[in-house]
Amino acid sequence: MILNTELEYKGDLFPSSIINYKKDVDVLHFTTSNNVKLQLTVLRDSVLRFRYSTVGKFNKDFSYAIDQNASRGYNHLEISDDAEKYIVTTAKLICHIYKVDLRISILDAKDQTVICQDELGFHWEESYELGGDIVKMSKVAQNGESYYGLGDKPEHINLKGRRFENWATDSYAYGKNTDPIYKAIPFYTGLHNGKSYGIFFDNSFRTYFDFCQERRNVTSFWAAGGEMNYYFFYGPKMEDVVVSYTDLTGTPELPPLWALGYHQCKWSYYPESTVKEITKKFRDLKIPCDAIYLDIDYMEGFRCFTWSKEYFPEPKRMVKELADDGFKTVVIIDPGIKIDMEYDVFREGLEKDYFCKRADGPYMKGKVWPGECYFPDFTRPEVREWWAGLFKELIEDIGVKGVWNDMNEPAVMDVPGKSFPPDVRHDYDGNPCSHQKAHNIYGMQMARATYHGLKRFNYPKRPFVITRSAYSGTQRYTSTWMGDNVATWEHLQIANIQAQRLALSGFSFAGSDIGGFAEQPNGELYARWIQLGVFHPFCRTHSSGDHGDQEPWAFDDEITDIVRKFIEIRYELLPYLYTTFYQYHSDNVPMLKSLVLFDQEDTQTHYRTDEFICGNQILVCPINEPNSKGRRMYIPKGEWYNYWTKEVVIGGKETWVDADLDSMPLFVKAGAIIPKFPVQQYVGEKEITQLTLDVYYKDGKEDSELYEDANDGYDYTKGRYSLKKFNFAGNDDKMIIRIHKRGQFNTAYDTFKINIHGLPFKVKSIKVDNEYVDLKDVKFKNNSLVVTKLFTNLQLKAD
Ligand code: MIG
Repeated sequence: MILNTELEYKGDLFPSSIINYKKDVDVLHFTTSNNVKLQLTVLRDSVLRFRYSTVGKFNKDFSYAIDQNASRGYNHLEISDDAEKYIVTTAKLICHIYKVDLRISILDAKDQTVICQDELGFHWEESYELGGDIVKMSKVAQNGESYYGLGDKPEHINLKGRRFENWATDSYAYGKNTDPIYKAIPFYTGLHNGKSYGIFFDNSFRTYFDFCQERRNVTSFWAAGGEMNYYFFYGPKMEDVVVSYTDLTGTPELPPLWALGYHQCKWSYYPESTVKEITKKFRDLKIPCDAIYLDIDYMEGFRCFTWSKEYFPEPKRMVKELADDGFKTVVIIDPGIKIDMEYDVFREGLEKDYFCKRADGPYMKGKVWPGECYFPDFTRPEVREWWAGLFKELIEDIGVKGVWNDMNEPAVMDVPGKSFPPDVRHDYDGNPCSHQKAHNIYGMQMARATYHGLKRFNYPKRPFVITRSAYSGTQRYTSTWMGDNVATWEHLQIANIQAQRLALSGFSFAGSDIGGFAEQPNGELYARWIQLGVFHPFCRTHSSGDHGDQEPWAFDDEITDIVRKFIEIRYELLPYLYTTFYQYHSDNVPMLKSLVLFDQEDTQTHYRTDEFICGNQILVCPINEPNSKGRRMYIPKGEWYNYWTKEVVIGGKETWVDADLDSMPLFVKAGAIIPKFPVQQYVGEKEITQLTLDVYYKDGKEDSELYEDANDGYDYTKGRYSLKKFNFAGNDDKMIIRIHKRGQFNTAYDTFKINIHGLPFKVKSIKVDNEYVDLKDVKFKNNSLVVTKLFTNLQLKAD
């Protein structure tokens, strides 16, 4: 037994003074007299990367988080030094590197204010048990600083005063403040003095973040292994910080439009007759629905890639019949492969040596639903390739349209830590390591392999994947949900915060189990949750079978009608949601915006949790309490139309909003142009013969967008899309809409139906592309009109 010898110094170690500096294009190398190295990379004018080594050399640079297409390049880079420090100046920021101790300060290049400053800065502790260092960073918390982000934490939106851990954990029936849960997304934003920056600590070991909890004026983060390796993003707008982080870690391709429809799930719908009853009921009751899920009971003894002969004797026929009725079938696939020599997936995995092993060679054996299992090492490229190939039959032959990856934290039953032990070995794409390093990215690599399988066998249609566990960057491959929540009012509030937080953390395509997974909601809670859920990018009801039925009709007729009404609103808003998804996909813009992200200058927004913006122009605030006739909420600055009454509210204040059970607080930004479809029972049910544009008049200007394409397939990547920018301008006797179009997609419809709300004058004349038109020719009535979709300039005047 080794006691405390010189092998391990107990306590924090610090860099000493810089003795060497070298510049290599955009990478600056600093070395201290005690052999600490800092590698500072200038990725963009507002993005810096800091990498530290304590042993004088770096391991191979490898990360699963970073998107290979991330932008790089700056407008300006200048390096100088004085007696105390090196000074790196870009177009956006100034970075000081102190010669005496390697500490860092980052300032705004324009006004020289301090944005982010090391307190102790980089330091470390040697860990004999872990092997390597516990790498640490501490920063000064600025006056009035607030913190946001970190993925799925079920915590107050503002993280200040709290400490968190990132270690993907199966968390059945977690509660408010449970930490950690399923995901590890080590990215946060800070906000002080009206300016925002972000930090992404790209380290897949167990990481920790402390936001002024341990010490009031200090924020710190550290990891149980690996490198101190973090990216710094400067705004000063928080939205730009999030956009930069999302650019670095990537966004998904566009999903098939049906994936933005409503999904129905349960653990489990079986046998086939039950599935059919459920889908038929949706059509009979005229409640739109696009996807039906099969949970673990569809398999033969929980063996992945098999079907229960008893419950689903002819899956291909069933999936086809469901598809004929507009339902896409999504099936669950877990990582655990049952130990069973009669089972071909197991045999093949064993023969090819694809399963994870313990340090000394035995397979990693763990109990999950199928009983004892081995687990593929998804961190090996050839294993991911094999896994992708396993989807051939499910997707290409049977016609399944989506796959749901669960239990991929990875979760293991009846063992301490509910996961793999730390000694399990992983390839980590050619950087062999233990589970301590691979744990947080295991689920991500599984979802990645699943995505590639679906993409291959569903081509030329788009894949749909949903995962429970995730690390930064997972959003490139899959959507996600928040795991096993509970049917309580508090959980409705948590779901709202988690969706906002995930969007702010680069992962927009997310939603909660509507109604709650564990326990059973009453009709009122379910209705209120649907109201929130239809404004989340991913919209699915899911529940555990032990707690009764949770379909839209499981309560009473009043509830069914309310649920239908809100799902219909979602289907009407599909072009708006799809455009919002496009903006996420192409411009890295989060699909949901917490009020602080929407208007950080208004300090009233810094602690608001319930209100959020869906897309850019719809303000949503769910009702979080039973027996409500409405609620108080904060309306952000600007002018907003009440969605129901069309009354205009001037924001910048808290106000009471009426919302009986069949309503909810919903507002549209003045000047917005909101595109709408007719209600369909599923995407593609109807040919869209006319697109509705709801115009919310404003005395002033506002821009809106409309993105359209074939709603599936990859033609959009070859220019066959249509992106319209609408510029709205209004004053008291005139209103103009201009359209700029990009892309070569031609929509099936020819006309827009334009409904103008809040127009303050009586229309006397209308010009389309500078020519007067007869009011009758555009069917002008009650401030509605029909015009060709090809117009570029529409003008309505009072004289
Ligand atoms: O141990 O597949 O979070 O959505 O229904 C439970 C059964 C395993 C957990 C998932 C849940 C799913 C359930 N799964």
